Amino acid sequence: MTSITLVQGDITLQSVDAIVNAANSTLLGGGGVDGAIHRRGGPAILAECKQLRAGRYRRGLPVGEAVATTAGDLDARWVIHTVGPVHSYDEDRSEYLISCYRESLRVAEELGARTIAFPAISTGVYGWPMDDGARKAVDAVRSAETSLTEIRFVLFDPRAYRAFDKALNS
Ligand code: AR6
Repeated sequence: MTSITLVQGDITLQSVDAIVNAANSTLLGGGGVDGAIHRRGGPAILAECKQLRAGRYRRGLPVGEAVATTAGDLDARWVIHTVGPVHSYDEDRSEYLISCYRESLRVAEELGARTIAFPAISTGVYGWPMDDGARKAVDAVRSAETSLTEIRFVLFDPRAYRAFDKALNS
């Protein structure tokens, strides 16, 4: 039985097996969740990201895919980096957003994680409208087949929390 839970707060302070990072294709850090994870997690995360860039992800991590590294100093075993789509009103990129959640769950499961924390992927710098981002996130994890025991969404502010609460309870 998988429980889907909501927390308002900072994802870098969560104690879970895997923390998902809303990264970009370079895997070399940025602002928002990405910046916070690298700041609090320390240099070990970036060092492993650089190795990935030198190897399998020479061209960068494609949008909608996910890859794990150490969690460094965070209270987790892994950080799973995924690249959300930039929102566009000209093109429906929902499949990529859904894929971020699904692929992160798949990677987590492969690693043997039991608990995972997600931020609201793409709803910051990448401009995805919060209500729709929340619905897509909840639908993606609800319909995924997984043996994880807890899937936690960690929402930074009350508005994001309300959007996810509505999506989960409607
Ligand atoms: N804990 C939980 N949620 C957070 C935190 C935090 N510490 N910080 C921000 N949020 P964003 P994106 C929320 O911009 O839209 C980076 O530069 C935030 O309020 O982090 O996928 C990357 O390197 C928002 O609701 O990710 C990429 O270039 C949500 O997390 C780009 O931003 C996602 O915001 C990715 O953009």
